[in-house]
Amino acid sequence: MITLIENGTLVTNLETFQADILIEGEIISQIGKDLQHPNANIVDATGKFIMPGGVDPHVHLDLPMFDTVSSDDHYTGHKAAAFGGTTTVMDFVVLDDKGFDYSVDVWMKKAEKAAIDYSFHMNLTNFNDKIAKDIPSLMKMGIQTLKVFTAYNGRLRIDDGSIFKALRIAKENGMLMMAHCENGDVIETLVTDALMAGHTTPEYHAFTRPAWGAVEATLRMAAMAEQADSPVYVVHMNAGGEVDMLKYAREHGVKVMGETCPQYLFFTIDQLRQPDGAKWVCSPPMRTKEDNARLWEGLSDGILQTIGTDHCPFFMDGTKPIVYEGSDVFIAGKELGKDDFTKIPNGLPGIQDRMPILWTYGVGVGRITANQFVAYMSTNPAKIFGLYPRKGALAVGSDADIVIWDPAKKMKHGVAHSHQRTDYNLYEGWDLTGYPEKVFLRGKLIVDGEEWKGSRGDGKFLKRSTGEIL
Ligand code: DUC
Ligand code: ZN
Ligand code: ZN
Repeated sequence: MITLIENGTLVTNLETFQADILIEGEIISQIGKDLQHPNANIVDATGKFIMPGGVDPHVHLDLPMFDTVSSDDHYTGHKAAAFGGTTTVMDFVVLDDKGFDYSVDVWMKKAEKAAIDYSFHMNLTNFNDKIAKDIPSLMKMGIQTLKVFTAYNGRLRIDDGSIFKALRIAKENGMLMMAHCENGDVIETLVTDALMAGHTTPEYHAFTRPAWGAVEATLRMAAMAEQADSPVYVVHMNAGGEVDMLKYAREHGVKVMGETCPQYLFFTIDQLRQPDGAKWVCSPPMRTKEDNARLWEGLSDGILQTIGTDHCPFFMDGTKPIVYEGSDVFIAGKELGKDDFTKIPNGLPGIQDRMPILWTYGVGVGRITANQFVAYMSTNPAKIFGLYPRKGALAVGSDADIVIWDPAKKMKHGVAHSHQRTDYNLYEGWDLTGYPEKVFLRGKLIVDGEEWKGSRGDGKFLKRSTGEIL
């Protein structure tokens, strides 16, 4: 298949310019003015922006949690991602006691239905001599990233000494450590206190996970990164103080990078106080307007490196079905915690929303430039996670993962346009100006307006190598 995209305005992380793009097979073969090819399908992109497909470095598909599972799997979540302009996603493998090979195999099987390209991070939720010895084998499987938690005591957390040892192993093997930063000890005590006092509503989810814990844990991880001389990527930065810590550490030469997510830019604890507050329950929680503002500054000033989603959707009311691709689906959701905030499945939908929301409410209102948008959504995650320039670039030889973006398209966002497999959208009714019109995955048109042209099994597993430290 040969496709010639004519007369578009290319937007990369660095520049914006007019050019045509020729796609031959799965690859971009030429970029330039007045390109021609006798057998090409012509796509006229006059008045449209052309960007590299989005790379979402942080999603949780088909993730078991409490007595349910995140409601998008490796097909439905991928499809939703594609409609929002994202063509590569990275998901976290749950570490089973049977070891890395077994755990990766479980996730490989889940992802056989992949509709876009994907790769995995490994949750390092246990640590002992055997695990330490086996970590380098992940690199051979193309899994270049480990994730640790400084919260979720007794479940996902490993102690700081183990994190430090793992950081040293990561360094020796060209791997990158990702970190969920909160203070697990403080959280456990506050949750016990809240329940003893009979506080069971969603806002207590936020009260029991204070911002200072996130700030302190971010600095703690940065300090360990420095002491192990091993890079760290802090996921889902949510508190303004975390941006301050990131800035401080980076100014001192520490190899630490930061990701934020759309929900932390727009929402506050006030959402948790609403009657439908459970919709916004995720960890870390929503903070304050001041935190939103400092995170935006972190993006406009280039202190942060990426915007991921932490997409981990649940139904608001999993007792009632929704129709997905013609069938009724219902999966237990937030109603599990109606009498106790600690039982609300943690997580939010956002895999499709990320790029359209950030375009209108980031680029459209002048908070970030179009080039920063491409950097945060695509190029930087591709670089950090060892996929660049195959992904994240409009360049000759790169995979033809391309979004044709219609900057004039006006619509009201919400479940009516959403392919996220859940019964609500955080941005319901928000006005959008600008939306993906066509999305190509390695040269194949998979989204054409409202029409889905992709299929199960289109997505490839991406083996990753050592990435860049930005
Ligand atoms: N936080 C969530 O809210 N859900 C999944 C994982 C996480 O860190
Ligand atoms: Zn997390
Ligand atoms: Zn997460």
